[in-house]
Amino acid sequence: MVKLPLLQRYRALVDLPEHTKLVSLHEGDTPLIPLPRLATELGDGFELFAKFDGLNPTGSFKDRGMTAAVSEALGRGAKALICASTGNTAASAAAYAARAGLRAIVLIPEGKVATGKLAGAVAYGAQVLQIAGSFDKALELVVEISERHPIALVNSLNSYRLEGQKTSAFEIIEELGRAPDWLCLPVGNAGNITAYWMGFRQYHQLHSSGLPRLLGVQAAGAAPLVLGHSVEQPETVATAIRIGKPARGEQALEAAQESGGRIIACSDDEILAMQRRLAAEGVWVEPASAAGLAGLAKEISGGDVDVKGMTVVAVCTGHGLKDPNIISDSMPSPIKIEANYSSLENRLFDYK
Ligand code: AN7
Repeated sequence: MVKLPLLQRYRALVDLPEHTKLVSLHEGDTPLIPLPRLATELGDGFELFAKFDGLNPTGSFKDRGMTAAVSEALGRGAKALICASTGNTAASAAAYAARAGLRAIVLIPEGKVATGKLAGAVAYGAQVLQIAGSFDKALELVVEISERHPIALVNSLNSYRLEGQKTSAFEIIEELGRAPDWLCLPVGNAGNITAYWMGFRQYHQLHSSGLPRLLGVQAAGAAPLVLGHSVEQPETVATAIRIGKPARGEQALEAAQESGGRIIACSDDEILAMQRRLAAEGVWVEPASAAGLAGLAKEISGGDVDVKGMTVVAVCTGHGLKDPNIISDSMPSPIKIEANYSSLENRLFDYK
């Protein structure tokens, strides 16, 4: 059976204007993967799942929101789209613009965008411009130009992005039969955590599906929502969330608080350790996408969160292939052996 595009499947729940003209790459419907070994390591008697949103068409969760923002923009006659991006939004905007036949312009922080993301934006035909500044400055610039020229802004300041992104909450509830007890996820510009909270609340109002507590996790070197003030020069190995002034920061803090959860920070080492740990269970995500679970591990081991008997979902926002250099830069070269059977057998079984 042919599956419906995300926005058609959730047509009744997603608020888009009449003029919307669907642009889809069959995003969403991503798997909820059980992580039984990691759960046993982290705590006692709880269920843990990864919502692997890195399995979207361009390799990140951004596609859920981009289908909505680009469909709306196309329907109102936009000819060009623009966004600032740490990489994933750029690749996603480029793909959906290509699909719609629109021009895409993306503004990125120089030298800080992972290889797979930049290559994606280029492959889909976007015009890529980099600035000697952070994501936050790039966002300021694209907001200004979109106000002065007929170029549609597709960052998550565009509320249709959140309309699309909230569908992940619907999918999680439908698969589990109710909302999880905790949802942990990385926080950068804070659109995603805001969208999840919208989605969980909306579904709960309609179907009494319950509400999760939200654990938002920032990188320690880019943790404005933990510090309580913006960060001028954010720095983290998790370049996706290298953001010092989140556009949806206030809403994210409100969402976390209202849910009975919180926003915390993890070090780069904790994030990278969790990236390796997840890969050891067959789920390879980019560094930022391990932040939610790194935060969960920290909260459980510190005694701040008791998960006994609970169901926890960690949102894994981007695929490991987005940032291959994180692995390959520190990777030993593969061992060379002679091209014959005995070399292989000797190597594997340590025969002399
Ligand atoms: C893999 O692409 O901001 O808190 O410009 O790529 O909604 O910003 C990416 C963010 C988490 C944080 N995980 O989500 C961009 C960008 C991954 C990401 C986030 C991002 P928000």
